[in-house]
Amino acid sequence: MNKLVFVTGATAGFGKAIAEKYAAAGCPVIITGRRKERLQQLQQELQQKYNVKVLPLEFDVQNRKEVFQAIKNLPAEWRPIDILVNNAGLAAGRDYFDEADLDDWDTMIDTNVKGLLYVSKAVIPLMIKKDASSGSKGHIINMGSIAGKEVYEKGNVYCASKFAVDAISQSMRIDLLRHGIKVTAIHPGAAETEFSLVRFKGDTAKATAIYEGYKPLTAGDIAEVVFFCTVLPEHVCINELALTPSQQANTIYFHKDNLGQ
Ligand code: NDP
Ligand code: 8X3
Repeated sequence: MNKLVFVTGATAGFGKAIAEKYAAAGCPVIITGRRKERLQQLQQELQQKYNVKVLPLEFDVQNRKEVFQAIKNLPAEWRPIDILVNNAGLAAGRDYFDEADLDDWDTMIDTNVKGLLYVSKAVIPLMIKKDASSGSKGHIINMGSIAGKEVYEKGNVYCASKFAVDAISQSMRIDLLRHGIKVTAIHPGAAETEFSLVRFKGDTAKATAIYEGYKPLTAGDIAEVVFFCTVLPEHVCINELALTPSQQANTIYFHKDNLGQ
């Protein structure tokens, strides 16, 4: 496979596994995130293991200027992007609406919603240009969540941000139709990554408890699904795809193992 892939949030979790999946398939990959050392380490790892080109780009998706600058400065060979995976995102806190922290709300909206918009707005012209020169159509994968389909207690603004990702994905699909750009929204349920550690601000006990009593999804599972959506024939577009662990029905209902309690 020879597609140029741009993955946001590649320093951990889903993004890292997605970058590896495409690298293993022989694709050049642009990996992005804020943690420079992790980006450099992943670049080395993927280059050595799969003999593919990897370009690390360090920026904060919340920072509009940084996003546009980084993408504007892409070297020529890295500009004809085929696949954009808008994955960078987070939950900050899990609190009742009236007790939640305003800064957490700002962070989630700025990252999950505005960050995704900025990156998309900067990358889409490159996809359109590529189509004009080679006839190759772009594909955008937006990382939503089952939290963007159904709200849960104390999920308030995280859920709202993922509902926004769902709405943005639907409207992108309509507005980009004339360019032949496919848009797929992936909506995962519980997956064990650094997500809960970030959400609970480093509280390992709280983070670990989220995944107790059932087998959560892994980052590798999500990478498989993302990859699958992008290797279908040109005329096929998976518009959205929700997946959960087999022991999870939705954001609320789990069938947990007997924990001996
Ligand atoms: P991780 O915490 O493991 O990874 C999150 C990634 O996002 C990191 O690479 C991080 O990089 C990046 N990121 C976060 N904030 C920013 C920012 N401001 N600028 C640039 N990059 C940023 O979480 P997951 O892999 O689990 O999450 C990935 C996506 O999947 C998120 O959008 C999340 O909402 C969604 N999701 C997760 C689920 C889960 O259960 N894990 C389920 C459903 C959806 P860095 O810190 O280096 O900037
Ligand atoms: C992450 C899944 O259910 O913790 O998007 O919100 S959940």
